[in-house]
Amino acid sequence: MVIILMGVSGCGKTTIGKQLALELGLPFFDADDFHPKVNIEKMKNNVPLNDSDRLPWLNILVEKMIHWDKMGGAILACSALKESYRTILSSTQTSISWVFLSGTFELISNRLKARKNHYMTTDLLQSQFEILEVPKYGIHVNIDNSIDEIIKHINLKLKLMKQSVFGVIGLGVMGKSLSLNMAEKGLNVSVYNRSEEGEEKVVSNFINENDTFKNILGFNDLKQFVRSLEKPSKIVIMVKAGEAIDGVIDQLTPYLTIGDVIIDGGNSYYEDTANRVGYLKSKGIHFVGCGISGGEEGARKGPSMMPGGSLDSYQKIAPVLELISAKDKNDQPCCSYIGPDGAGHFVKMVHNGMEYAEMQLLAEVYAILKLSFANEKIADILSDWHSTDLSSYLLEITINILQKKEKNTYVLDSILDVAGNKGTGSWSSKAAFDLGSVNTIMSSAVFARYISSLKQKRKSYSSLIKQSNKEIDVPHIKDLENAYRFARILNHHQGFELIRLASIEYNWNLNLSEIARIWTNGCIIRSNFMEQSVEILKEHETYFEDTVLFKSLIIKESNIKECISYALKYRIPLDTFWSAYNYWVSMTTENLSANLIQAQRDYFGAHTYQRKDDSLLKFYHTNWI
Ligand code: NBP
Repeated sequence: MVIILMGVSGCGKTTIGKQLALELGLPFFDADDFHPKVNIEKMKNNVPLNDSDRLPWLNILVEKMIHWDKMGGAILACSALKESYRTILSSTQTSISWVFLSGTFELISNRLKARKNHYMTTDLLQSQFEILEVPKYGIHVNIDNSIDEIIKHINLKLKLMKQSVFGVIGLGVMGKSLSLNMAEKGLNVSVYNRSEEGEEKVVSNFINENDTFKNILGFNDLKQFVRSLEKPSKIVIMVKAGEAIDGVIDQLTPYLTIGDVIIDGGNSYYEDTANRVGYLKSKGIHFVGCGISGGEEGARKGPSMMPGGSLDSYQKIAPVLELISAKDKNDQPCCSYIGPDGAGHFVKMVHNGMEYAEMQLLAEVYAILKLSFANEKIADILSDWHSTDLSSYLLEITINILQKKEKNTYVLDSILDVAGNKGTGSWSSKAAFDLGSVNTIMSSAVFARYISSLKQKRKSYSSLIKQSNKEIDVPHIKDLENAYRFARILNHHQGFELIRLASIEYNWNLNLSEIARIWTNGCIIRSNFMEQSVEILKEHETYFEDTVLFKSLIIKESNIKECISYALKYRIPLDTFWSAYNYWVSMTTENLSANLIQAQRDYFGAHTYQRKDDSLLKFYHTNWI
């Protein structure tokens, strides 16, 4: 690093620079010693230098600085009054710390007058003040202090300005939390947010609100942000998925060099990630698509992280990701290399699809229970479940939600029944269609959200349905509990099947048990069953191959049937429970009605069919008319 002390003549650049150099064990240089001969002649003859005279001098300094940086750093005293000069000096990839020595005209003028043989006239000093463009960055030091005080101040700031280990772009909910997580773990972090109209203060507000963390540096300038990072630069982008990611990559790449690493920590579509990996590889830049789960709290305290891309890229960022991630019950990081290309984002996408289904199952449990019970009672029932193998983060927050009151009314009761979504659930379903994977439960959960959003239509059609005034029987809680257990197992089975099929299709070699392990903490679908899944998937390719688990499903079939019958009786939509049940029944039925489908296909399209009585499974066509 080169530390440049700048300011007008007489501000003490040389004296302070020499002393600082002694303390830091770095060589000291005076920029004036590197002027080309022609400039020296002009100065000797009292001819003022103009900008074009200074250009070759600045270029010499740039070369010198690259050399000094390679040799371990240096201190340079250089007036660098104009921003354009500083821009030239910054044009090298050398890391620079700017120290601006500031003082009033009176103070500096009096100091110069007190010096013997000083050559600066008041007019000359005045003209320097006139051309001085005070930098908006760097360390600013008031020189109206003792040299010792000034050096102490610079040293302290320099320590704080140590190169950041990581950079975070995007100070939304997740970017802020991740930055604070890193800072809390003792890492120096640089943060950047775009400065759109109305967003100019995002960075400064964040820094001010978190001023207890002295190791977070804020930037509104992308170039300075990248400069503040140690090499190779490691930058995590936490912005909205889609075009915004490509926009940020385009703005960022001119400042990056070969070997730098970009991490997309958002919920990007896995095919986009694979394309970005390829595009940036051609520029020598590593790109890691890293799924991050756990919401705001997870990002702040320790999320579950699913990084994908090349193993080589992952290894460059592994120490930091593993440090800031959640830890499993054996204190191992809930972060593990997932696989190449978009594998990390694929796995995160399926995580979200499973999350949709887990949430919807709980919503359906609530739909059944609320016909007979008040919120507090439902919370009690769910609390009992939470003390069993059904324990999970989503169950826990549901209990808290059911109990939350504001001014004596339950918050839940005043929330409109229109569920939002950001697309990852439907992406999972699309991927399942593409891969021929059966993911009916998560798809039903996605559709349930879509139906919920049709509020006005639902309202008007419901007025046409005759409301029953039948007395309501209390549901059988044990049936519901086991039905919930049953449907959750099938949801996990379908989710991991989708990952397994993708792994085969894309040759990703994914480790299902390891994926379950990094989902045991930090993420939204962490649960007791996920803990069990680590072992199940270590031993078996799919859940259905675990005979004990399979037998438990057989036993619970009667429970889910009871719940579905109950829901039919009282017109309660049970999208995911029904899906789970149908999937189970179909998967455990030898002869489905698909023979008729094949006959129809052959009838109108001559698509052919195979016969039960032909063990070679040859294809036949019938002339149906
Ligand atoms: P927020 O909506 O809170 O923040 C989005 C950030 O993206 C802001 O800093 C915003 O800048 C920036 N941004 C946008 Br919007 N458009 C941009 C553009 N064109 N160029 C540059 N920056 C842009 O989102 P978040 O909840 O922090 O989520 C970030 C990513 O993490 C998303 O992909 C999300 O799906 C994913 N994720 C979120 C969660 C969660 O629980 N929230 C969990 C897991 C993953 P601005 O301040 O100038 O508008």
